[in-house]
Amino acid sequence: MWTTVLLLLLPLLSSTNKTKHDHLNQSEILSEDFSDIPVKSQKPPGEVKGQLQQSLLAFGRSTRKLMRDVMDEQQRALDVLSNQVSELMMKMQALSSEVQRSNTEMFSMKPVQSHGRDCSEIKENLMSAVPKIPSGIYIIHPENTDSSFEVFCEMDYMGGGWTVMQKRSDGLTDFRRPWADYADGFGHLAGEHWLGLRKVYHILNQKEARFQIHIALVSHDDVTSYASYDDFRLDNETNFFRIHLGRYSGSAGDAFRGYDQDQNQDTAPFSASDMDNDGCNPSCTIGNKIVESCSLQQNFTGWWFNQCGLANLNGSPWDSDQNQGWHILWDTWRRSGIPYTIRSVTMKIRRIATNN
Ligand SMILES: [Ca+2]
Repeated sequence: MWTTVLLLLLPLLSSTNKTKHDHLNQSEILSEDFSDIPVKSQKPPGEVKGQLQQSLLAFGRSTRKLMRDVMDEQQRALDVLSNQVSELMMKMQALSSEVQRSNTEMFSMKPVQSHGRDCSEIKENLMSAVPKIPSGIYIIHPENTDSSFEVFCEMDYMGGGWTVMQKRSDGLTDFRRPWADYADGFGHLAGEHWLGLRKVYHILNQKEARFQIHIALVSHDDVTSYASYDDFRLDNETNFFRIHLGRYSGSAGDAFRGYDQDQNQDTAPFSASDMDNDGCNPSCTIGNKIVESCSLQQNFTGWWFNQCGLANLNGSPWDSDQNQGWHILWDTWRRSGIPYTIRSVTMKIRRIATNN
């Protein structure tokens, strides 16, 4: 449309401005092309001028309208696009939470009715019958106890046969608990949980059985590490489930023992928010702070505290939104001198072969 208007206007413009016309070859050519249009040449100059003004006004109006239409059209397209993006984002969020949910529920099947004394024995028993033993919830019945109970068995990790005694991953389970909860256990076996000191004691305290403990750590930036002890025992409840650790191996450092005797948690009894068995008796100075109860200082969690020590795996997992609370502590695991921020941890135990 613009081209047509321009072509119509050019000869008229050229006739009213001869000087410019002489320097504009393009206009000249165009004017010559249209000079023989009979209608234009026959009109008187006043009428031509009026028509020209009208055409210019009309041209201006239509140009403005065209611009408006184009902008409106672009705005509509942008709105549609923006809606599509929001819709996609919502779908992505829904999908992501669905994936998280199914990851958690993958193991929430009914416990396998496979009785063994612990996950190591279940693995031994099933190995000949099942080509690949799945990880999941199994029922175990340790020796020297009347009760059976459910545990989560890791059958893939490092040869399998691991009974999980603690798991921290999403921070959704409250680990600020009294003694009774740490003794009985809490959380969900398929996700975060503390199996319970009584159950762990039953597993460990079987005839002719020795256990190792393996601690697997993942940092917030996905670095993995571990600490392993070739022997792991607990005293009975009367002795507050005092911990006994064997030889350390691993890549995360021996935070259970720390660097000096005050930090050493090996042989420490278990403490909880309402049960103070720690090494701060009546108090100790950590940093510049006077601490009477390590559990209260460390967000009401339960652990084998000394004064207080460099390990407490019952803290909260790293979360970018969460700047307070007590984080999972394994202080010997460091990068350039700075402790890693820990995103998840599991503590698991497995039978070790004995010569008996
Ligand atoms: Ca104390």
